[in-house]
Amino acid sequence: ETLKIGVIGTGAIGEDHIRRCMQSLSGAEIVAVTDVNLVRAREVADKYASQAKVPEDGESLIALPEVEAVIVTSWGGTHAQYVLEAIRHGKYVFCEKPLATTAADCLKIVEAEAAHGKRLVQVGFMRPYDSGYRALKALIDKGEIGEVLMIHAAHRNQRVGANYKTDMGITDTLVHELDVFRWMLGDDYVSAQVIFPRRTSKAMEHMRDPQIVLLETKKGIRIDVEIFVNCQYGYDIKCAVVGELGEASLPAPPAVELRKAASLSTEIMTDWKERFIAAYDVEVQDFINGVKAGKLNGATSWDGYCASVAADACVKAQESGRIEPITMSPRPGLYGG
Ligand code: NAI
Ligand code: NAD
Ligand code: ISE
Repeated sequence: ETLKIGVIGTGAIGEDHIRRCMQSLSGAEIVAVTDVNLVRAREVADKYASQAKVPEDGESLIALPEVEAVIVTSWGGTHAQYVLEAIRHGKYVFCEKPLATTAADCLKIVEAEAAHGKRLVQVGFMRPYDSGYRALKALIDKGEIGEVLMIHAAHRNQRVGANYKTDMGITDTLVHELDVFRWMLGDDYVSAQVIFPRRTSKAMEHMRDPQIVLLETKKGIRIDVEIFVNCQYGYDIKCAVVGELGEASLPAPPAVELRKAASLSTEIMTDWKERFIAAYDVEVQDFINGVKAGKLNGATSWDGYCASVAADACVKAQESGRIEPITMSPRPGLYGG
């Protein structure tokens, strides 16, 4: 039985998820797509799923009887309204990160899903599906480096566009680290601070870039993450975990070693779509299988909420320059509370 999916938002990742559902993965087809830019929606549909309907907005797409599951890939600020609408229809929904751009909106989703009584939402945090992060977590879980004490991480993008603002360094970019460290450590955050180093001249006028985020967890683990979204040279994700017995680092993606003209080089990717391509494939296939089995895996609404609470504190810390506390609401039973 082929799962019939509708996609809201046919931008970069929306188009990529449509391509992967139609060409790489199995067991699903795209039957409807929409976008505020309906011309773009029709173009993307024609490219990968010419039979797909193009309803005029997200709400109409969710309401279509043939749409069994929804993928939300519109801008972060619009996610909450569509996820809430899907829950209202009792439909499964895969929502790209962030679940919502504020913790208050995430909590509304958590409450609506808990009231529905069954998990319907999977958040698009793909890093727990990445083989490198999985190997790193497995090694930590085996106790190879003893108790974890510190993490030094970096999240670098080659460059970002005019719509990208300083707070998106947190809500759009750091949010991946906020999620993956909770998953990797089985820990929650208690505080955050943000420091701004010398500003790069390569960033647009309105942006403060780079920034360093300092996090503290309940266990007392200290994490520093450099967010540098106009680093020029490539898309580079680094993570070194320091424990009592050693250090374990996220492996770089495989690349050919080139020895030439008295030098040794390896290529660095520039596009997030390529860097995590295998993780997105495994993640979206897991969503398709999860819907069919009636049991979703991957990040829950609660995980989306936790990342967002931490993100809110980081955004506050950007402005205050102070150490901001991170406190969570009680965890509902649906999420193991
Ligand atoms: P984009 O700007 O390329 O695409 C967004 C699309 O959604 C645009 O075509 C826009 O017209 C449409 N849209 C915006 N508001 C809408 C609305 N209310 N209804 C219908 N369509 C609407 O942006 P991109 O890079 O594709 O990002 C989209 C989302 O995916 C963001 O939330 C972003 O954080 C997330 N994302 C996740 C990644 C990951 O690694 N998991 C990577 C890139 C993006
Ligand atoms: P698991 O299901 O035991 O998950 C461990 C815990 O991490 C759970 O409490 C879960 O709620 C939480 N969690 C999962 N994703 C999270 C996220 N993004 N953010 C925060 N917390 C998160 O075991 P697991 O094997 O580590 O993987 C998580 C899920 O992803 C599993 O259900 C698994 O099926 C699926 N998965 C499988 C593969 C694979 O290659 N077999 C790869 C990736 C993910
Ligand atoms: C983008 O939305 C993503 O999710 C990418 O993974 C991240 O590296 C980038 O900074 C975000 O803007």
